[in-house]
Amino acid sequence: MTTPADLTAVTEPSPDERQFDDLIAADSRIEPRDWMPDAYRKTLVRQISQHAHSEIIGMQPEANWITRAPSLKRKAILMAKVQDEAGHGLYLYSAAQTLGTPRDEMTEALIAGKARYSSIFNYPTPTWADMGAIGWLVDGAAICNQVPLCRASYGPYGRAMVRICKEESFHQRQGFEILLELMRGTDAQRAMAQDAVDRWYWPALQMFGPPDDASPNSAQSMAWNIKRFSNDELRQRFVSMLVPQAEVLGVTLPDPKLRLDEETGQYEMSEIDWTEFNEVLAGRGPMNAQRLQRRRDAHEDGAWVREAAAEYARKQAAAREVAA
Ligand code: FAQ
Repeated sequence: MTTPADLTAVTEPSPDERQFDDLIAADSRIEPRDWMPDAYRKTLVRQISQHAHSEIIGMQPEANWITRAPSLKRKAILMAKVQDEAGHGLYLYSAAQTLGTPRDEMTEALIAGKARYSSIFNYPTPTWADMGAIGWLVDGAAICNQVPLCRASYGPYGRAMVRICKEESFHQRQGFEILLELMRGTDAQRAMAQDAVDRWYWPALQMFGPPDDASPNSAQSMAWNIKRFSNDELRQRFVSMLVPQAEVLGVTLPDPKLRLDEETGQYEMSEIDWTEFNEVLAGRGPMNAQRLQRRRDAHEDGAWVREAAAEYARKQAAAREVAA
């Protein structure tokens, strides 16, 4: 029979658990050396590795335009941006590694098609205006989502996000500026810019994840101070940032129902197509297969680099041993 004393013994937190709970309650940081619950570690590896994969796969839609950028200046800027995304992936894989998951394991999961990455990178980039729309809308959504992550309770993740957000702000402005230039151009250029905004607007809103009542991870991630705002709160914040910027650009956001409710301060909007979102998550978006195949090919093509680096490291270690 279970006595009240037994129940106390079962529910009483251990000193480690108490220390973890106290750090979270004080809005302090958890560092790799600290004890943490397995579920906290697991959700961080899940979110950080998905984020890293997104940065790496996210290089592809824009890399598509490096050889066709309309001027040398635009090409140099685009190359720098795509390289920044590679850097973001590397900081994030490093942050995930501090939780004990080897990078190879994360890469294997991605190329085997078992890991998630952001839905947004499964859409095509048929015109130059897509570079503007990605910068303005995709990097804009990324900033809204990621600025609060600079305060994430896990130290290495929060610190990586600080640098990433600085770079994303530059990316967002360069996208805005591409669209502005097109909107000040010919009728055909204006139409191209509007068409890109029409195609990227809804997928950008989906970047924030499912609605709050269908988001299984949000409540716990918010209790652990990983996420600071819910998916719907961030989506609202994003739209309120876009509306005045769209006016400056002279583009129309493709939602006839979009309007500010003065009383609640919230934007009313049309229903997001969650069927499309779920299809993309299930691997059936317009570009899922191509993105993954490209990543697999790059991994195979780079095998000799990894082997050469490992051999170089082995020789250096052997030389140090002889010298010691
Ligand atoms: N795509 O319970 P929740 C960039 C999944 S920015 C795919 O709400 P959570 C910069 C979610 O993982 C893009 N999957 O999940 C750039 C979960 O699945 P799981 C990357 C999605 O974690 C710009 C399930 O649905 N940014 O790369 C998506 O609390 C230009 C249930 O969802 C980040 O990753 C989606 N859109 O909230 C690069 C930011 N949404 O794991 C290149 C960090 C949800 O249970 C060019 N991540 N899912 O199987 C986060 O803030 C969160 O993880 C959310 C999702 C908000 C994405």
